[in-house]
Amino acid sequence: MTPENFSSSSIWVARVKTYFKLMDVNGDGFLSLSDYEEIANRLIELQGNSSDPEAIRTLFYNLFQNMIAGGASVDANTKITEEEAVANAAKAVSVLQSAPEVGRQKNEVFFDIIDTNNSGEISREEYRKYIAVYSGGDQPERADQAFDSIDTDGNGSITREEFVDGHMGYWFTHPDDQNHNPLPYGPLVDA
Ligand SMILES: [Ca+2]
Ligand SMILES: [Ca+2]
Ligand SMILES: [Ca+2]
Repeated sequence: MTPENFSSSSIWVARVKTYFKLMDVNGDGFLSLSDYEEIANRLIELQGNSSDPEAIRTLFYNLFQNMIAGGASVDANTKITEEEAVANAAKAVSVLQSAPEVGRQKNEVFFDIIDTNNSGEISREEYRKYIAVYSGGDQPERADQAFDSIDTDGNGSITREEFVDGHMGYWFTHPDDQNHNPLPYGPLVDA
């Protein structure tokens, strides 16, 4: 699909806007490196001793640069509006489609971060803690809605495959080409 295929889907745009709102930690209406650094630091804290802080910081820096900021170099002054984020994300996912294994790998890294006890599955409690990292406080309802949308077999835990499929579906498809509507970040904002 072309970037226009994504950005002309109101549901897909609402997904990016939902993510944008979640990642705009300081609520200034822009995404910037400081928002990504703050989330990375909270995840590092959540992981405790088992974390690899540099790997997590690099992951978030790259996400900001490549998914949100259009791939050009970024610095502390880079500020991305919602409209720019939608356009840049549409380009990024359009390019990444030809290398789905890269997208899968990135989501696997997230799986490992969220599976804090390394059991090989994400529990409801682990997912609640993950969503709380973004919102800065517990939002159990939002977290449970997100959890249930990814736990497609409904057995109360999220496998690596369910997690990666849910996130790939969120970013790389829109509702016209799938039945399942994953909501990894909770309910969508109005587009
Ligand atoms: Ca911000
Ligand atoms: Ca676990
Ligand atoms: Ca499951």
